[in-house]
Amino acid sequence: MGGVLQDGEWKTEESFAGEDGRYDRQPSRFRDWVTKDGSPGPDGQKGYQAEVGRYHLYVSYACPWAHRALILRALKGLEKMIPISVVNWLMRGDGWTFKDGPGVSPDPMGHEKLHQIYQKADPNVSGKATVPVLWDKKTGTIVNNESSEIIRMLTRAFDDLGAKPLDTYPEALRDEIDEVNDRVYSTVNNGVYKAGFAETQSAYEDEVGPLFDSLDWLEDRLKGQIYLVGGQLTEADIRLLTTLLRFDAVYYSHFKCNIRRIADYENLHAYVLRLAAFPEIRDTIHMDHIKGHYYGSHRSINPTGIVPVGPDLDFETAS
Ligand SMILES: N[C@@H](CCC(=O)N[C@@H](CS)C(=O)NCC(=O)O)C(=O)O
Repeated sequence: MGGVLQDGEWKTEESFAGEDGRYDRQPSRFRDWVTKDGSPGPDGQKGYQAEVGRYHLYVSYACPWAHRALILRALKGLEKMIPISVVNWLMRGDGWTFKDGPGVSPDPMGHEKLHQIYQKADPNVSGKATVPVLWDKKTGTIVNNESSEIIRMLTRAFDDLGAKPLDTYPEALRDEIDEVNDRVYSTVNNGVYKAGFAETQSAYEDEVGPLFDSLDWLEDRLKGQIYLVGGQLTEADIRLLTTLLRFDAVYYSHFKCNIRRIADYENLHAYVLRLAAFPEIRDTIHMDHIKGHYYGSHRSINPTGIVPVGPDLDFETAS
């Protein structure tokens, strides 16, 4: 169960798939850009100036898209500059909430539900109330709710304010990063969701094949190579990693992506262990929220809401 905003009104929804039995992810609604000096974003988007303490990031520890933003924030050392709120892992009829629980941190504006923050930004808003959300305290609105764009902002906009020097989208590697991202997004990041939320056999099978073709391709690409692109850590790695970290515990069983586990792939497995050992990354991994969210929230595919005890994972997790 989940919900959606329609012209500012919250409506609960039973199913995650469309009428054709296929899962169709809607484009994110807020697409403005934080830049060093408030100048427009790369495609002319409205610019907001990077300032210490001006922005607030709403995340779920369970969500692979929000996890991208959390990793960038940690790698760039932005914890003090951009505080966060963490929603409860359970997403039921009210959508994401700030209901108290281990690891949950409330909204400083006092809202109980994430969709209220969307309604505050735009009283007539339509669409899902998703995480991550980058909120601007100064103008009282959502700057951006698209993780792929939030990580691009975080990698450079705060550099003059003391962010750690790391460029995860370097000019010289952009074409190759874009190419890897495109395939990984449609067949892996979103592929697991399309398989898991499918409501017909053919919609499901159409996704599982390309997903494992891509995992095989990535396994091959990582032969003798530490990172996906250019021998250095880029956003392509971070975007892939957040899906891989959830794979064996959740997508393999809950989303029926069970041809192979990541642990069965020599190079991909070593890659996950290597990246998860970065202290900044390790501290962003919260397996309790991850498993609690998927198995507990999606009652159309797991009616009892029971969260499996296993598997044992060999990357360290924060609690
Ligand atoms: N394209 C978005 C997708 C974000 C997204 O779908 N987040 C999920 C959690 S994993 C969410 O908040 N879903 C809320 C819902 O389905 O109501 C992004 O990358 O930021």
